[in-house]
Amino acid sequence: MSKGIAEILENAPSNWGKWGDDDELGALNYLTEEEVLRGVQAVEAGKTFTLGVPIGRPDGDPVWPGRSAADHYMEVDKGHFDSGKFDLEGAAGLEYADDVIYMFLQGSTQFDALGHVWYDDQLYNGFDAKTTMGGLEKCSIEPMADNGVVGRGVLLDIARHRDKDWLVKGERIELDDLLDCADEQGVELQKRDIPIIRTGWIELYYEEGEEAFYGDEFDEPGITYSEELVEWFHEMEVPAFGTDTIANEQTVSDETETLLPLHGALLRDQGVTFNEINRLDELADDCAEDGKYDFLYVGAPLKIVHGSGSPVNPIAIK
Ligand code: UVW
Repeated sequence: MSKGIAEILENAPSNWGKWGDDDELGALNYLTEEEVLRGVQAVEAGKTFTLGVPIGRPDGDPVWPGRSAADHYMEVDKGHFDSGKFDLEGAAGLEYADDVIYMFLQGSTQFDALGHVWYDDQLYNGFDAKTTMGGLEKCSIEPMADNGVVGRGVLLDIARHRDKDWLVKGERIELDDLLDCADEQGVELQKRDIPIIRTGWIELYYEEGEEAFYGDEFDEPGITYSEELVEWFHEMEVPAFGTDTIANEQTVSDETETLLPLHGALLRDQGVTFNEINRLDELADDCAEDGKYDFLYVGAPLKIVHGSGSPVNPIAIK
């Protein structure tokens, strides 16, 4: 029988207890004022890049299978006023539009709360998984939203490094690929950086459609569990990382043959923040043009009470 995730990760590095038994912020604790200033020092030209995907497109949005795309509808628009049935007392001709969106918190560019994924009935820092019942009492998105995610981001353009528009289904990225890519780009990866890994994968959805993106089996490319990779994240004190895929890692690990093992090894064990479903092409093109791959990364999750995640539109400033 194949191993369970708890057995696979038995000796994997952990940050539990590092910032106290009550800590719910995890590796974002690494992002001290000094780290924010290190991010600010990466700003040279004042160029800004927003990394969020569009939300609520009539054609649909890319989401993890089983989740639905955002449902956006108008509660009030010009039609309400023209019908004469909607009277805004005292407005004297002033009219307005109101709308509602129903969406998965993980259904767009997002941050996962540390309580979003667990194994062995325990969340990050040992909190009981039962604390997620009826809303996350522990490790919700709130501590992350109160703190913000600000530091030095570094783009690792793996798609370009492999001379591809996008990686193919299930294509694996190893630690050496990340390091070689940084070398080729001429950027130094420093402790407490926020790596942003470009696979090109999300552009497949927008350019070739759902069939090409999901196919018979949903199988994203990305990094996956290996002892070296999770040790590197631990030693480098990586606070957060982002990608342009739905789940930030190879869907079914060709190392462990299990689903999303890095959600266990990084998010749950090390408290690393996952920033998923980014659009990175514009930033990547600019980095390729000016040869500068570091920037100030700013991500502000919403303060969703007891939420397991939050939509976000991160900004990279070069
Ligand atoms: C799952 O939880 C399956 O994925 P994500 O981290 O993308 O929300």
